[in-house]
Amino acid sequence: MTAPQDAAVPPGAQAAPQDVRVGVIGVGRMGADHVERLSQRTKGARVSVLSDYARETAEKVSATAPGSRVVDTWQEVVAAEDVDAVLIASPGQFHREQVLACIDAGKPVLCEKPLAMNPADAFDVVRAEHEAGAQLVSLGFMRRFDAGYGQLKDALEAGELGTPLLLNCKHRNADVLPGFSDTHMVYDSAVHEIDAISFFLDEPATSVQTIVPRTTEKAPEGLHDPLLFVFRTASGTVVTDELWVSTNSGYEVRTELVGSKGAATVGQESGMVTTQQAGSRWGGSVPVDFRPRFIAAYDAEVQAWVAAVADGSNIAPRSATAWDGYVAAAVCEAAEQPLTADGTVDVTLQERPA
Ligand code: ISE
Repeated sequence: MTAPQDAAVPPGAQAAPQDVRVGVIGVGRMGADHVERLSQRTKGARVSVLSDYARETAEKVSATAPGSRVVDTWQEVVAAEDVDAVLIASPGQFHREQVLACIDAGKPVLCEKPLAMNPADAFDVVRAEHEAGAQLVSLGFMRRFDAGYGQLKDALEAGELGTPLLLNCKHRNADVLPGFSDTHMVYDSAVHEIDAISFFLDEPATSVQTIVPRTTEKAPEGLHDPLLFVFRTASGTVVTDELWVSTNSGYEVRTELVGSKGAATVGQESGMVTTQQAGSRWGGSVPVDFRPRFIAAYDAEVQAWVAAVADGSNIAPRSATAWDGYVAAAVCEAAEQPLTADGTVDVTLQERPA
């Protein structure tokens, strides 16, 4: 009888001794998604320990990850002997402390965005990693691993589009979780486009103008939605970001780069288009939220991180780092400030540690 083919076995179902043992902090919507990914679709990794402030949720999610166990606190996840690397998917306000603990323990960490809810906290992480003398922190800006984003980045690097003149972004969510505020609009949502500036243009935004149009009646009370951000970089590229998070329809992320040699757009829906004679309708569907839309990007991001942890480099090529997280937080802070007389707010950055 021949042995079963490895390819037929889902990765998590047959843990190998050399697998990277991942501890997961926070297994709500995004964390549970990552546990599934690590257990079912990621090669060379398995979830060993996990925690959540809601123990019952942690138990339920653990039951889906063969060989994992639940602990009471995130500190126990970081300290656990059977955890080689940590994935953080808790709410943003806890990230600083949890990432600092991982650096202290010398464990590689993939932290969901944002790195922190203000630049001072984010810079603490940059400084701590620098003092530890080892690059340990990857930041979960998953769009960097999206196929369309990758193609656009490749085209820019190859000079096919010439000099980048404009980057036009649109970011739409069907709805948001309860408690979503204007601060979340910036640090949780627009932060993706803010990172896209660093990713595509290799330079951060140096100023921002946040424009508040009239608000949709579908927005939760107190939220200003939509918002329009206009960023500028040192070399003169202008970036627009139209953010609308309560469309009540679906999830859309579109990015258009206008360069001196041509324009390119990624993120246009390309699934099936149907003609429905009964309703006299023509069209397709949009994903309900970011999980189906970016499933391949999340898979690629986590797989690349696991491979980097396994080979000791800890941070995958093109991944966002602690510095990128700090830059994003500094730009977010500027985006949240009231407009100055000339309509813009400058971004202030600390010096990057050597
Ligand atoms: C959410 O946290 C995400 O990261 C999504 O990608 C983004 O579209 C959404 O606006 C955020 O709230």
